[in-house]
Amino acid sequence: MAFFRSIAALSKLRSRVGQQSNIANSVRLLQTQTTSNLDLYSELKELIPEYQERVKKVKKDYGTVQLGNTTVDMVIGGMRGMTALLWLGSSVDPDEGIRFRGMTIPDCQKKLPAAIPGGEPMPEAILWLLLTGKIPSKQQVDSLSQELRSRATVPDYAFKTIDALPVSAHPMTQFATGVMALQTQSEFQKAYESGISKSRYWEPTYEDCMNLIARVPAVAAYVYRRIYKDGKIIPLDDSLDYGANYSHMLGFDDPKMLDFMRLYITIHSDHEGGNVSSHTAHLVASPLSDPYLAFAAALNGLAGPLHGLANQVINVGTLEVLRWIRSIVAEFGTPHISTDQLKDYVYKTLNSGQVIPGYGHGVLRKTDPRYTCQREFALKHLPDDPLFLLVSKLKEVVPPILTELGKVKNPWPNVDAHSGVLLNYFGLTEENYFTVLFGVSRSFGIAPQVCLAL
Ligand code: AMX
Repeated sequence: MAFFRSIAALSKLRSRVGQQSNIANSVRLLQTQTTSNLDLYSELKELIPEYQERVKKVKKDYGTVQLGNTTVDMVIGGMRGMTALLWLGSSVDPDEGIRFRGMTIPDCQKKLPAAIPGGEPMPEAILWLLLTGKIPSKQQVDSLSQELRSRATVPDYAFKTIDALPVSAHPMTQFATGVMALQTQSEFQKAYESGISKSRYWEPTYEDCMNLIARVPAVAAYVYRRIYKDGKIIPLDDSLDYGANYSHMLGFDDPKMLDFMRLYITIHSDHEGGNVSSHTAHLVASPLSDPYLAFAAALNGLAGPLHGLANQVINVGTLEVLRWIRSIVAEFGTPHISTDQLKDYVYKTLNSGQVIPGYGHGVLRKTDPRYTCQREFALKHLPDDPLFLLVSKLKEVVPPILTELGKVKNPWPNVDAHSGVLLNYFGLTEENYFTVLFGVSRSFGIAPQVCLAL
């Protein structure tokens, strides 16, 4: 798995490599300012030409500056630790985790508009932030919600393409197939064939990104209903925002689940460029493959057992975490077990040569803030859920044991230690589907790369 660093992530290195941070600051769009245009397109039409000029200037002024040394370990480790990519949307700091355009998750929870008072940030708001570096108003977010709904119609042949697969095909296979069927609607492809000038590539690319983001929840929900709910499809609700609509189309209308879905999409939207799905999209888009092709490729990377999917390999994410937690309950016949019993189970897992799922990270060296915000959500909405209590107990028990091993660089919980238990609480119990949720979220993080990196 690639774990290289991006120039966008360099601001943290200011004291060590002053010139590098100057580069990062030069290429960034202005961060976290408020913004005035009501629609996202108008906002970008102002920002992108300025950004394109700025990148040209950075190349001119800093083109020969070295960004670090490459070691054999880095090469064999999948570019781990290398600064190798310009990544605008987010950066991952080893100590504090993800920042979206410089904003931490608590910043986003505080400053980005929510659908309900005191609720979680809306995915539409993180999309605006990722693309522009600016904080949208509620009015702008509502207008974007409306725009995404108006773009959400999925052509019937996309569903028929999915139907051509056996219902037993993995949800990610069905999802990626549906996305490839959507590609026939690419505006970029049409514009390129008609000879659009290079400086305007971003415009049809933006159209594709918006259409893609608007349509993937319906495709993803279709896959879920087809596999697990006898094909009984729930149409989009024109009164709901993006995250709520996805949850609704899946069949979950509990207001808490709607808000959890908003949070889930927001925190999974991007995680710098070194992870396989983000990097794949960036790479595939670089020869001007359109956003559908880039996103479908990203989904295929996400479907790898060491990234988003995990059905055979033990070194895994969300899916395996929930299975492992269920295996603890099955072992003792109850989730209400003592600390000593839990310690014994953790040792048993380690002694059988397995890792503790949901703990550790390739880049992070502290508790993942995506874990923390989900824990806070659980404390607020389901404090007495037995599996949540078990997850909380694991947080006390696992880190000292992993530290004791002496080799684990990060003994703290990652995002995957929590999401499965929350989804399970709301009734979304089919673990094989979880990677599709992740995939829908990742469509957001890809947008700034393909629109702004041209
Ligand atoms: N349990 C047991 N051992 C662990 C461990 C864990 N949770 N995390 C790391 N280790 C071990 C490694 O297997 C390795 O052992 P080895 O030297 O015998 O091969 C050693 O500690 C050093 O590993 P590391 O440098 O700390 O981690 P890494 O960068 O090689 O791997 C990760 C990172 C996430 C794959 C690893 O921590 C892991 O397997 N965690 C459990 C699975 C998991 O939660 N995956 C989801 C990650 C989040 C995400 O990206 N979605």
